[in-house]
Amino acid sequence: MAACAGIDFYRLDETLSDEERSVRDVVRAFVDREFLPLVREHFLAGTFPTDLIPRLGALGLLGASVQGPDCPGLSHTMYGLICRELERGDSGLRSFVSVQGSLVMWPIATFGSEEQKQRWLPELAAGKKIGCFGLTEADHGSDPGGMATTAVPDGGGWILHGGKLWITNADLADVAVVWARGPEGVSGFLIEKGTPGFTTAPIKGKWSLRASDTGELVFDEVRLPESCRLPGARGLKAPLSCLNEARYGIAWGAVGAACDCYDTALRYAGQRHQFDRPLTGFQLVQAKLVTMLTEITKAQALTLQLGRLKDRGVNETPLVSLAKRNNVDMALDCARTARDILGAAGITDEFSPGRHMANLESVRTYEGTHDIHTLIVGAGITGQSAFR
Ligand code: TGC
Ligand code: FAD
Repeated sequence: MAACAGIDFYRLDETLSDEERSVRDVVRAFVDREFLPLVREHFLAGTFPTDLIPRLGALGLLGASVQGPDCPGLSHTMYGLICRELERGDSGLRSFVSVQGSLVMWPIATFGSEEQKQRWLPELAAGKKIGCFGLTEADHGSDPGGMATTAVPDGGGWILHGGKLWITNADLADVAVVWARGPEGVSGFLIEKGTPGFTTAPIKGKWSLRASDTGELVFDEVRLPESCRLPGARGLKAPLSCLNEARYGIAWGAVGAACDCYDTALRYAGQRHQFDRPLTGFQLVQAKLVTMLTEITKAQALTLQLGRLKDRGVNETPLVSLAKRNNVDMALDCARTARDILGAAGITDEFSPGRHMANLESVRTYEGTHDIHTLIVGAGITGQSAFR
């Protein structure tokens, strides 16, 4: 089936600037022409299309809204539009861009020394180097504050010991942004591939996000000079603030996956006949399509307003959490409904909804599970944290 055009029932795109529309169109064309022809093969093989990484850089899609040397320096709304168009292709593609931009370039730009920024940001923006972000551990997922990876001062430097699990780009990365507990709380470190004692291992057998690299980071007495520490990152607040950036992109991205599911279902239902008429003629099928479109439209309005607020400097955690929580669940519902409308055909890889459905299960869990975002918004509106 041909690629999905944009879904824009409420003409929200009319409120975009010419530059925003142009960014959207560039990414849309890239996904249609360069990514979609590859995704099926990579999803089946369980690989990320690494050849496209420099192309993502050349198009200005890596660290789009990060401010730093040789970074694209686009607005937050443009970054959102980029994520939306990429995830229409696959959550794995948007994941790559989220990690590289929001979880690697953003902390280097925000907490890094001038030397760290000059050393890493230009090459990361160009897609010549790849990064990963290690916060989650085997025994500390939703509660990263309990992390067991340690950073012990050693002469003028540090010794890191421990490990991180479920890390996107673990095996591909040239540099890992790693969070560890030191004598003064949580600190962030930049660890280069090849540093003695630092190894990675891929996680195999995933049902979900197959076109994305996920793996483990192991630190066995890794010695690092002070110049590898992010000097501006102090305490758990530092890694958690990176998450706000990535969750924002996910809230937009999920809308893209939902649009592709809706579009696929609408077109299939128009062509498929049962009882001598197209499926689109049945009231129950129309109701399913209307529900999908309604929820997509609400989620589009939510993300656009969130982007406008962020561009004005409003960056409140509960606002981001509400959007991530709502939009990912909305997209999962759309993927399941689309798969249902496709009948048996929906279970094959000839159509995208089954792939999106599997991917979105990961998206519902990572960057804070659905439940965690419920509790973040709950704490925001009641003033009472239900965590501890
Ligand atoms: P808590 O006491 O609430 O917070 C500690 C300090 O951090 C501040 N803070 C934040 N700051 C900025 N942004 C946020 N989102 C923040 N959340 C909290 C907070 O104000 C406090 O500051 P201060 O100055 O008082 O010290 O911490 P807690 O230990 O009670 O935990 C709270 C909780 C559960 C909300 C948090 O830990 C959490 O968000 N858990 C979910 C973990 C998570 O999202 N992990 C994601 C790992 S990365 C990932 O999944 C990448 S997927 C990549 C891809 O492929 O796209
Ligand atoms: P747990 O925290 O064990 O949660 C299990 C269940 O318990 C969930 O339903 C959860 O909602 C519920 N639960 C937990 N606490 C509470 C509570 N207080 N109240 C109510 N319910 C609760 N991490 C990184 O650091 N970097 C990455 O690049 C990265 N990439 C990832 C890629 C993929 C494909 C996946 C699947 C995960 C990735 N993660 C990454 C890890 C991800 O952030 C964690 O999986 C996530 O934070 C949840 O942690 P957990 O899996 O340990 O689940």
